[in-house]
Amino acid sequence: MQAQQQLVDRLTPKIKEKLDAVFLRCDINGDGVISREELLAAFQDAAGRGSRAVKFFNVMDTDASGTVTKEEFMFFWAKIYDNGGSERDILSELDLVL
Ligand SMILES: [Ca+2]
Repeated sequence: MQAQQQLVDRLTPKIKEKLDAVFLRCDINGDGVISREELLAAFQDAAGRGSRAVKFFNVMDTDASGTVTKEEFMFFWAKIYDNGGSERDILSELDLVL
């Protein structure tokens, strides 16, 4: 868990800010977690990319609880960033949802 937080802490302020906004946007019913349906709705509204959303969801939901917490959500993107994803690419990916 601590390693997970350290990875999230490495995200740039710009990415963190965008992630906060995207999480709020996806959490349609405001219960603090993102369900599969909410993620699908957010992505489909954005660009008709439902299959990609399902793939994202399954990877993000690390404990397979059927919902994505803020921690899981941040960690997902932190791993992409850590694996060499550029700030620009991540921001433009997130812009598709917003
Ligand atoms: Ca929700």
